[in-house]
Amino acid sequence: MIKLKIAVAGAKNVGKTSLIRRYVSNTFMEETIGTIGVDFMIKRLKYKNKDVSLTLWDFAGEALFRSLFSGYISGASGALILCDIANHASFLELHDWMELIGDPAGKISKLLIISKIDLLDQAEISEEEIDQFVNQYKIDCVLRCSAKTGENVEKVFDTLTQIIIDGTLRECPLCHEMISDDSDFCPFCEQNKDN
Ligand SMILES: Nc1nc2c(ncn2[C@@H]2O[C@H](COP(=O)(O)OP(=O)(O)OP(=O)(O)O)[C@@H](O)[C@H]2O)c(=O)[nH]1
Ligand SMILES: [Mg+2]
Repeated sequence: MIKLKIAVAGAKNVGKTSLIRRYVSNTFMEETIGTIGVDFMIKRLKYKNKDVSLTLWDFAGEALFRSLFSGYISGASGALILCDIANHASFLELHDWMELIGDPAGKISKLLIISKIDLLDQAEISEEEIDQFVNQYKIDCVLRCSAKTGENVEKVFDTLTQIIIDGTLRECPLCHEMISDDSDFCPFCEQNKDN
C-alpha cells in the first residue's frame, strides 16, 4: 500500500470540503458549514496495479485557523491549491497559501485547482494571471473542476497521484514496494535499493 498525504489549501468558501466530499462520497451540498481547524478523509484507489491510500487533509480557509497549517503540512507529498473561478480575491490569497506551504526543496507536488467551473460565465481570473502564478511557484499542473457537477473531480486526484508516484517514487528492485526516489535505503525490506 502506497500511503500519500495530501494537503488541500485555499481561501474560505473556494470549495475544498466540497471537492473532497464529491471525490470520496460522490455527494454535493449547496449549503455548507465552514471547516473548523482541520479535517481529513481517506480514499483508496489503484494506480498501475498498486493500492494507494490518499489521506486528504482539509484545511479551514478561515484566517483564524491559519496558524495550524504549518504544523499539519509536514510529511505531505502533494498539495491541491484551490481558487474559485468566480472570486478574484481567492486567487490573490493563494500567495499567502504558497508561503504557508513553504517547500523550498520542491518536494511537494502542487496542483493549482480552479474550482466551481460551472460558474464559468462569472469568471474573474485570467489565463495570464494563472500562467504567471504557475511559473512563479513551480506548479506541476493546472486543472479546472466543479464539485457541483462532478466535472473533472476524479481527474484532479488521479493526476495528483500520478505526478507524485511517477515523479517522486520508484519501485525497490528487491521487494517491489514503492519507495522515495531520493533515498538509497528501502524501509520495507531494509536493504540498500541499489544492491
Ligand atoms: N457553484 C458551485 N458551488 C460550489 C462548488 N463547490 C462548492 N461550492 C459551494 O461553495 C460553498 C463553500 O463550499 P465549501 O466546500 O464549504 O468551501 P471550503 O473551501 O471548504 O470552505 P472553508 O471550510 O470555510 O475553508 C458552499 O456553498 C458550496 O455549495 C462548485 O463546484 N460549484
Ligand atoms: Mg471546508
